[in-house]
Amino acid sequence: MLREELNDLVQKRCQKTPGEADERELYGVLLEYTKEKLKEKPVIEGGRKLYYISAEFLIGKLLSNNLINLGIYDEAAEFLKEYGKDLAHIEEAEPEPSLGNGGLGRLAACFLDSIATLGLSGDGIGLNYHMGLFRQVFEDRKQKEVPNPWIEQEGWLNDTGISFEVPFKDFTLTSALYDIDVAGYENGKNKLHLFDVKGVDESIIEDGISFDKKEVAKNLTLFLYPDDSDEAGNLLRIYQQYFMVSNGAQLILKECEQKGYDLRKLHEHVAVQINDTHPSMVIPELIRLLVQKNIDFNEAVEIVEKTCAYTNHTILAEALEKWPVHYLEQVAPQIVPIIKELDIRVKARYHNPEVAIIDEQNRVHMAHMDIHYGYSVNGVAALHTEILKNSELKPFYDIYPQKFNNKTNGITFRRWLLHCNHELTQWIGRYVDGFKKDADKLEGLLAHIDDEEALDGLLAVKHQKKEELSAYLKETEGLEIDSDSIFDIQVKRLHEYKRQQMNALYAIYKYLEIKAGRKPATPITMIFGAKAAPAYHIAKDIIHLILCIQELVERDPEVSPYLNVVMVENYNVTMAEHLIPACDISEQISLASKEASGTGNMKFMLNGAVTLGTEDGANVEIHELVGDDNIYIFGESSDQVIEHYKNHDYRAADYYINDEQIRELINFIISPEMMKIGEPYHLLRIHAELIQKDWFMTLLDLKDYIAAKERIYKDYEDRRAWSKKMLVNIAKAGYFSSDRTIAQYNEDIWKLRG
Ligand code: 26Q
Repeated sequence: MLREELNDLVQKRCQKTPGEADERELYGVLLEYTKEKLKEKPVIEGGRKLYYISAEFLIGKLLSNNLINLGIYDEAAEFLKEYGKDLAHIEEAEPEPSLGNGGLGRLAACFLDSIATLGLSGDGIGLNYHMGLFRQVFEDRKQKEVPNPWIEQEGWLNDTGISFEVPFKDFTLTSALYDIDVAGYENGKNKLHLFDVKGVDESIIEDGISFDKKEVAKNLTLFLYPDDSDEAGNLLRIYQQYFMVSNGAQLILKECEQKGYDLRKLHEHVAVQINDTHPSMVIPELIRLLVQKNIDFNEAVEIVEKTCAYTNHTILAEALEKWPVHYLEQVAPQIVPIIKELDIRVKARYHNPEVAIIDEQNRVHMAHMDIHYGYSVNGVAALHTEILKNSELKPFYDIYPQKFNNKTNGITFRRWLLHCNHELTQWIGRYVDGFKKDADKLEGLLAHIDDEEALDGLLAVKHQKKEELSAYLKETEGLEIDSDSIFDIQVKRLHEYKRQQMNALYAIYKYLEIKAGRKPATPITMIFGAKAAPAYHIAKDIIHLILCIQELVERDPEVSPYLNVVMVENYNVTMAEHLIPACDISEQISLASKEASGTGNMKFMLNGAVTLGTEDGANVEIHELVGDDNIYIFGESSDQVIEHYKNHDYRAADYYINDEQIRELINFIISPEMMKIGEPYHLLRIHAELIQKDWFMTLLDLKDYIAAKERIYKDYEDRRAWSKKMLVNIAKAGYFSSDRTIAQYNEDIWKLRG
């Protein structure tokens, strides 16, 4: 069937045989074919329906994953191979949508996959940013942002013809709804709804990613999170958020009305999950629309309270949204009286100003609104939820203990194992059955912990993936890395709390060690990948620092045979799919208490990397699962760190002054050799920052980090022992399947089926 259909389609579209068609043409054929198969899939129905509203859906390329979930990947690959074509090459033609920043957006994408795979009825609601986040390019060892257009004539978006009117203060915008089909693994399909503005105009983009922020009708869906360093940027973010939730709420009510549901019983038919505070305005918007449909205000509030649930992804103060009331008045004045009324009710009931929705400075705390007027509040890892309950959100936990629950994050194994690591999938398949549908089955690998042949096979898979990565980086970025070296990888958004700067200081340490004649037994390749927010200057300085070290090491023939430092350009989902399977050491070194969960840590573990990390986020749960021998933990605990913040007793300068080794490493940043390569302005700024501020306590854990890294490199040398650590990590990764996470959301929060 598949062969004939594909053959016919190649003939029809290209008037060629598959052997004659080029990669782009074959991509077009596979896209059309796969979309047709998706269309034939039944929509998942029955029970309550979930709407997962999120400003980000970092979905990655879709061809392979759709083929896998449709159950036709192998057949399609086989067919192409007969004509000398490689599916992996063909999918390179697919543009990657960059509809997300990082973890939160990728989590939303993994969740959609698992919701459909479990046969639950649940759609995503978001925005169709034409240029996504941005594409990162390096110029003069600095990050530059350029637009990332990803929408093509032919792609995964389906124009639904559905549109809504969204009223703003001075004008009304008409939306256009595009849908992407989300197929479950060997199951039916749900949808990702992406709203666009009808009049969006790409021609207003000027140099880089700048544009006239005031032209809202033209710019609303151009970029994800435009620069928020000025007022116009903040207002635009509010325009985007309101546009997203108003469309979402209108779609939800329309679907209910079409099904003949009584909107007074909305909560029996619908659950709305609010992904961080970005979609929080859905609460007043739903109330507004219900009142418009002649439902009494009090009743509308009660309905919404039983419908909406909130997930918190961060405890960083700057990421908890607080919008001045006058901003909301400028954008969507119709929801302001509703928010004020919700606030009045809270203040009447609770006299603690900490739990108010509107504070003394007239700012609306979006999370507070979610907690008072939603029925569930969850954190994303056990430690994170405990911190929410015991400190960050303690006053709320005291009021509503029953609302708080933990849902440790997960990842879809379809993308992060089956798709990105065919070799490992095959290797696992030799030892355990059923793991593709039930990730807990991976535990069966433990029975092979002393099986020499299995362990050698595992090392061989890792080596092959390292060779593939070397070839890929050479081809795509012109980078040379040695597949016989240790691959030590840190990839994630650039943020001081994630402490890429600490890893960079280690690179300096190792550079100086090698210069002093102390060479590593096996050469080391340190790989970084990270985008920095355009207005986050210190984060950009850290990128500059890493790129300068890269050049310093590369140019030094005494060092380069033993150490290689590379930063990949434009780290994204596709790059992650190449890096993660090849990784030996997974860097998860955030300041304890600051990383809500992390999900990269889970992807690396699943692919047989060993974690080097702090006791933070989901690292804590990884540690519990694999045990002390199969993870490298260092640094102060979250309790200790929280104490430092409370007592204001961390002073980076003390470490700099009192510790000669730390001083030497920090000062190297502004050494003549570094200043010759980089820009003194940026190097001096990051140097000063680390001594004078260091908000995320790099120097607190630096020495312990260096020691842990020396230990892990030493242990890497015992290949047999190391292969056992790899096996244990894979065997214990089942817990981090997003199928488990989603089953728990459904069980405790959504209750979509009976
Ligand atoms: C908010 C207001 C103003 C400007 C920006 C923002 C903003 C934008 C993006 C706030 C937060 C984000 C993204 C947060 C995020 O990705 N959090 C990550 O979520 C993952 C999934 O739960 C966790 O694993 C990570 O630990 C967490 O950092």
